[in-house]
Amino acid sequence: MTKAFPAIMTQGIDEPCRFEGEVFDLEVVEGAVPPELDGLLVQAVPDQTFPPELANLHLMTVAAGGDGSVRAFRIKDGHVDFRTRYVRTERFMLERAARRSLFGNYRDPFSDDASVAGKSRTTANTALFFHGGRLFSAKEDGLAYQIDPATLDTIGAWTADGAITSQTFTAHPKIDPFTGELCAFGYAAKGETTRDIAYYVFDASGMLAHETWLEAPISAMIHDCAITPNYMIFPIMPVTSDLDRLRAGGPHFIYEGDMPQYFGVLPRRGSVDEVRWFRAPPGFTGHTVNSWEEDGKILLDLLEADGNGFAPVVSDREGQAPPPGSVRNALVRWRIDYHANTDELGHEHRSILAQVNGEGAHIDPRYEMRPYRHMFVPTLDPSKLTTDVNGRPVPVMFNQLSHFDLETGIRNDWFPGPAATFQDPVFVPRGPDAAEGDGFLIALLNRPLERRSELVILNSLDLPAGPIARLNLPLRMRLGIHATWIDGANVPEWF
Ligand code: V55
Ligand code: FE
Repeated sequence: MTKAFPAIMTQGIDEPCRFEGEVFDLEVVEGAVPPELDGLLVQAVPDQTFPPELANLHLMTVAAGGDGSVRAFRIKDGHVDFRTRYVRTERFMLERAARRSLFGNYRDPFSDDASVAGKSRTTANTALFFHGGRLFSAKEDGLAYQIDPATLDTIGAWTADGAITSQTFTAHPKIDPFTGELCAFGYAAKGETTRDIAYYVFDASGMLAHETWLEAPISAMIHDCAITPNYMIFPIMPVTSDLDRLRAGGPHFIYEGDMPQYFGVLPRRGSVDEVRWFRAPPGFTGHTVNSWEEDGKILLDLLEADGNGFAPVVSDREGQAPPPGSVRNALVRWRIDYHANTDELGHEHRSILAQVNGEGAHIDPRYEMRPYRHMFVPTLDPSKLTTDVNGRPVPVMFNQLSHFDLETGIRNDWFPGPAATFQDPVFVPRGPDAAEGDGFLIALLNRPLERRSELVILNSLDLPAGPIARLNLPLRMRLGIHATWIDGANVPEWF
């Protein structure tokens, strides 16, 4: 080992894990794993391999810069097996060979060691997706990496046989459940802070079927997207980038709360002259939840926060950020007419469906791109926070798992007690014929004071009853980002 990690990275349960390996047949300490569950839960985890060597380590580097590690749970026949393995990105291999950190701050090539100039900086650390029989792990600053769903070996950066020439690829592409097509994009596609967007459609086998290059109105984060049967939607977040700021040692992103929200709308097979950039009143555009069309209008459901949703790791122009937990968000529905004679959207085009105060919503995948009723999301109830024996607040991100019934307006939560925090859950339908939303929620639950993690399985429509299975993990699971469920028909048996 080289040096120690800086103190800011070694606070409690989220200090780097740096571990690769497997645990065969996890211990069920309560209840039983439903025998009908068959699939793979995968989660992307930023997990820095070497301590950063930087005079000015940015918070975004600490929170989102780490090397991508794939955490996987193979669930079948009432048993759960576990594996975790780093993505062998170009960056990972270079640093491993050097036995030290060579890449600097989050999306800042100017802070890198000179020896890695021009090399891929991506860590593939944000989300996994499965398409065309292939599993990918991606971060929006580079290409996606293909991963073997059994061994978690890295197959390589995915270019679709050389068709993908964008430098970047979103971690949140969308699969059309009717056609199996993958709609995807890369922003900053010609290099960091460029306004270029590469839009791609791949057929169900993963072959490139359509490509269009666009220019965004501003240089800002486009973290997620949405599709309807006819349109692709690009929500631009109020988090901007600037090459001069980066060159001067500033952060890649700053929050600009007074800028409009932009929604780019492009026909799914559209060309550059067909894109429309709609402008809406300020708001922090979070992840999309669902979208479809009704009477020729686009309905776009997403989570929108009333302030800096990336606080405290992203600051405003003055270098300020509100304390964690002070920004609230809601599920909102935008109604967008692609053929409208104005580019302006007002609040009359938006309805607030539910106050949420959470992120990373999941719906029943069988109801994507059509009207839906049930949403599942980890949420924070700030009235239920707690302190440790020294009176210090216990850091929790989401202290409840919540179910929103958008038809009745009823919300149900499971609160596992103070000092426990959820990671991104997955929803799994109970079976092919189950009613919408009837199935299981599976989530990692971290207990920071005990530096311990467990895997919990709940009946999705009866969250307050608590887990029907609780599995003890013999390893600490530092906070990861997005989790995804892949049906067992698409993944091999492990053992
Ligand atoms: C996010 C995470 C990222 C990133 C951009 O959760 C946005 C939001 C883990 O990296 O690069
Ligand atoms: Fe995301």
